[in-house]
Amino acid sequence: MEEKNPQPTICPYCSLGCGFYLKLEAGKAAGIRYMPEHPVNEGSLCPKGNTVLEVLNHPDRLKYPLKKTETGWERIEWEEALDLAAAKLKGSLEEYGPDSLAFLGSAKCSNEENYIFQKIARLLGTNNVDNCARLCHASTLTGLGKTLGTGAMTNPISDLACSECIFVIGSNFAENHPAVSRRVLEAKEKGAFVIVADPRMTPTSWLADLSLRLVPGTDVALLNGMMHVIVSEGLVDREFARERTKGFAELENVLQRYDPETVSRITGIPSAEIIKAARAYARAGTAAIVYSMGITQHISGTDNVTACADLALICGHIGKKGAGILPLRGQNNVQGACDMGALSEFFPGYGKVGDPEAAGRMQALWGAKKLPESPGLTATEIVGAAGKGKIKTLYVMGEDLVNSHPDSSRVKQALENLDFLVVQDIFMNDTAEYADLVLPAASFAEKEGSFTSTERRVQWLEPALMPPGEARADLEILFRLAEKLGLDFPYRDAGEVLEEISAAVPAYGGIAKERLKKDFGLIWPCPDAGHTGTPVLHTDSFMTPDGLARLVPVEHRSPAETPGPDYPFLLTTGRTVLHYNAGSMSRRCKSLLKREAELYVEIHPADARTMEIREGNKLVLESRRGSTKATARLTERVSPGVLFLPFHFPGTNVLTADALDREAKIPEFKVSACRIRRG
Ligand SMILES: Nc1nc2c(c(=O)[nH]1)N[C@H]1C(S)=C(S)[C@@H](COP(=O)(O)OP(=O)(O)OC[C@H]3O[C@@H](n4cnc5c(=O)[nH]c(N)nc54)[C@H](O)[C@@H]3O)O[C@H]1N2
Ligand SMILES: Nc1nc2c(c(=O)[nH]1)N[C@H]1C(S)=C(S)[C@@H](COP(=O)(O)OP(=O)(O)OC[C@H]3O[C@@H](n4cnc5c(=O)[nH]c(N)nc54)[C@H](O)[C@@H]3O)O[C@H]1N2
Ligand code: SF4
Ligand SMILES: [Mo]
Repeated sequence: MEEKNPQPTICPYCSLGCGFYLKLEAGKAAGIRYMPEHPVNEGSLCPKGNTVLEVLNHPDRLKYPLKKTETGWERIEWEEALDLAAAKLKGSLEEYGPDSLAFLGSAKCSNEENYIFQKIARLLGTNNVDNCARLCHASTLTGLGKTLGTGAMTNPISDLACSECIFVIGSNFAENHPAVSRRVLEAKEKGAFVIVADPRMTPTSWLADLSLRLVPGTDVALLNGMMHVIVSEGLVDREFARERTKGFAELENVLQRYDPETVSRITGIPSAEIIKAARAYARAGTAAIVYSMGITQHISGTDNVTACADLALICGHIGKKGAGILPLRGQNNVQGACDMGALSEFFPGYGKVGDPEAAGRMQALWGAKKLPESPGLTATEIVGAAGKGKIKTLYVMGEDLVNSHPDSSRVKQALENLDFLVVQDIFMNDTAEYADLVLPAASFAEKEGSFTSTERRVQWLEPALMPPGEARADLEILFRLAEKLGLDFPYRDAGEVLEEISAAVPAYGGIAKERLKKDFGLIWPCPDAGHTGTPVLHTDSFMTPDGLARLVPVEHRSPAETPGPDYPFLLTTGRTVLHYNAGSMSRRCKSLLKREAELYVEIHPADARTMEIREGNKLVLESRRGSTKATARLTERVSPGVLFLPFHFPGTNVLTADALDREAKIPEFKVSACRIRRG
């Protein structure tokens, strides 16, 4: 370990990849120093980044491997733990075949860790490997994949500062990607027009010049409506559409049906506002679309993303500074986990499983006899298959599926049904309670490796601390596991794994440890050692086989479950600035808990009045899946008939449904039906 004090590091929470320094005292993390020179956050940290020491130094950190016995958890040696994990994996494999195994990688782990993780799965003969992107931006991969040829943010965050119009749809970046607000404010100071389409009023809506409060799940209609106006008012960038895209005539045909009055009836947005938004976006010299979970987590997630791409393409707002499509990714390394092929349908670098050429390349690189040919099960399907007894052994590296997947009761039943569950985490999360074996992992500050932020910035992380107790870096655990499985892995450290990654993933071709250590990393594609990275994608051609983007028409569909007489409220779920995902880290920070301590539900004052509900009342929420308790918070942030629950506390996903987008297999976390009563 190199001794630096303070040690530069990267925030382990969201995908922005903010930098800061850890101040060390007697081998412990004792303080934070800001990093004003970092290009993304310029020194600032949000409440989660600011309290990360509480996570690092928490007494609950897992310190020893634990085996479940009839009397409870028993501390065991690493050797025994890894022998057990390897024996169970091999046992399942021999008895039931490779597809009885499943692996959930982690968007909280490094590129090297995810690369090795999926390599183990595939060398064992299964593509049943996935990560939490399935619950998050799977629809970005499918939607932008088919239109632009790749599902990544097209422009860096700093570009927003020079956009003349910023169209935000289904993103509450002011709470969830706070450093983005700085750039949007910069743009506003220069006169940019900001549009925010969100059914709720959020701190992001407060930045809007035009706030569109649409009915949840009606984004395709809104986007088609805006495109209808753009086409009928002659605002299309004809030259761009002709020279760089295909499919305009088919798109135009479908758009005819989405006149502003029709769209207004579907979305609840006045037609004048739809027209205003369309004109502002199309007429701007440079315009960017920023989106996130509000459009991806629907059964129409792929269609929503596709419609965003169509909108940008017909206006020519792509392939240049200040323009583009910015899907704000979620976890600190979810971009990287996907790039590394911790996905059931893609090899590292997005070669499609099932394409013999892609398989051949990996086979040659790995010296493998044969790789599995059919796409594996996605994270959401793995849970279903475990419930049916088809998956026997599940290995989970850093994911809390009990609280993050839809329909928690179904998830718990599936986990109970497994022959063997391994959980590798930094804390005993609720999923670990169902495990047979728990492996203690080192946290971000205790290991080295590369992490890829939402703007495709690959940064190198150096270890600052020793892990607690006998916890080990995920990569080290995987190396030892691979050895016990009889796999011949030659690597000594993360740097050597990155060398193989640069051979496997063309966009990482020029990425190497020594280069990443300088100047806050490199932005991929960086195809060779002399290349300095590519902040803006699609400047000359798209990443489709012929270089042309595809305009793909999509139609509005209603969400899978809508309110009715038995379940009259529309339940939507999401985030707050103070907590993080299923909460295994943020709920361990006393300073965050002091400010936000328990599950609450936002309800409109008019609904509360009808139901005689007061601020602070305990409520019982029921859906077709189950029931949960939450404290009432009366607010006009939600519309009448809509309830909002953050999913940072156990209970929210007891209510949500597992209806999936047919292409991306992402669950519809943003719409389900429920009812409430006083508890
Ligand atoms: N503080 C904090 N930051 C985080 C996280 C966290 O848990 N806490 N998690 C990280 C992760 S993993 C992710 S993926 C990102 C997610 O970041 P966001 O996508 O910003 O998070 P959400 O709150 O899930 O959803 C965003 C917005 O979508 C709106 N919305 C809901 N339904 C619809 C709809 O039908 N249409 C439209 N247009 N909008 C809708 C919601 O009201 C909400 O304001 O945040 C990352 N950053
Ligand atoms: N209702 C509802 N549900 C949702 C969503 C929603 O909007 N609404 N959003 C979905 C989205 S976008 C996402 S991304 C998922 C997130 O779902 P998860 O990925 O399950 O969420 P996290 O709580 O971030 O869990 C990460 C786990 O990794 C562990 N961890 C942290 N660092 C390390 C490390 O270095 N090594 C290892 N091995 N483990 C580590 C943490 O302790 C934690 O247990 O939730 C989804 N679920
Ligand atoms: S914005 Fe994201 S990366 Fe930056 S400090 Fe907050 S959680 Fe960490
Ligand atoms: Mo996410």
